[in-house]
Amino acid sequence: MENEVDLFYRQMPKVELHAHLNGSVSFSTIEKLTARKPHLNIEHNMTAICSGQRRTLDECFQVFKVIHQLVDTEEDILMVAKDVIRQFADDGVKYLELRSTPREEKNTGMTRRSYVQTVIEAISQCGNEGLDIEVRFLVSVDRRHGFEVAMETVKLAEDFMLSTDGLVVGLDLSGDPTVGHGGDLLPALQKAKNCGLKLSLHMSEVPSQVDESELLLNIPPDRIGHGTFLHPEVGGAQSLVDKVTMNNIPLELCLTSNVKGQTVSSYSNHHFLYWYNKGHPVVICTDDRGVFCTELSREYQLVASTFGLSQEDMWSLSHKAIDYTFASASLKEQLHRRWLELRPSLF
Ligand code: 6MZ
Repeated sequence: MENEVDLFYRQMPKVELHAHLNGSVSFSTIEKLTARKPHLNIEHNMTAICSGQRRTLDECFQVFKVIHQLVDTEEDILMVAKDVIRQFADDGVKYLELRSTPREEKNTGMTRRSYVQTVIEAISQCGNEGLDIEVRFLVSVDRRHGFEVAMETVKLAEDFMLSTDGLVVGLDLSGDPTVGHGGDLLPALQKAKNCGLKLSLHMSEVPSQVDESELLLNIPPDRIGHGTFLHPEVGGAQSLVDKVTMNNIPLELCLTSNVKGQTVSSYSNHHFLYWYNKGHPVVICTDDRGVFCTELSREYQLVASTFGLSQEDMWSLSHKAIDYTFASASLKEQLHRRWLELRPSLF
């Protein structure tokens, strides 16, 4: 069993900016999916990395492939997306940017367009249920699929950005960092930026991506996912740190994911401290809350206990995260007012 999460972190209003849809599927939702597809013989240890366990990053990517087998129809996507949104709301998340890679499944007839359409439908159904959470969507480009698919995905993201009245706000570059080269996708990313999509790019998640990160930082992105090996102390480069700080690009940091995926050796060695001590914008996120068996409130508590930060420090991290969202100026203002209303009078 994981340790209990303090009520303070559970109740604190939070912003989640780095959550992959199919990595966020909880145990109870997996059970519903396996009941729909018993012939696949999928057990829970194939879809989640629980307490005390670690895997290589490569093994983590095998886990996503198993989940993708379970989630291969529009009906599945609708259920999964609604469950994930409800579970973030239950954990005190007031603003969520969900991201997912549109997938086509020849066997079931699901297309990349119907995939995105279904996620949008899930977001609007949750809105109609009156859940206390604002949700926006980032369309993900899986680096493994290459340039053609990336261009197609950007077009899809642009179409939905225009037709959904601001629900689709950006593009994410993700996928196995050891496969493909981000430099090959630059024209697609640039096109996305030019048409008004915000960019959140996974960057330097594994060592020896210095050249790729140099290229991606020239765009520059609006946020960075992980950025584990950017700084020189871990084999990155000062030039990368300079570009990140000069453009004041916020980093999305996911402690449990990095420790369980073994790109970071321990919580106390996490690069959170490097950037936090610099006073650089950072936002605490879950990455894949289902796969890594975590919650956003737990991640906040872990940061506080690992680095000796006070509840007030943690409140301030959660409050500042509003400024790093891709929300409209008016929604940001609304969220700031919400945080002030919900702020405890004494820490
Ligand atoms: C890079 C990751 C990731 O898109 O099917 N994904 N990409 N690094 C990570 N760190 C562990 N975690 C998840 O969600 C699953 C997909 O998200 C990306 C991978 O492309 C994975 O297949 P969706 O909703």
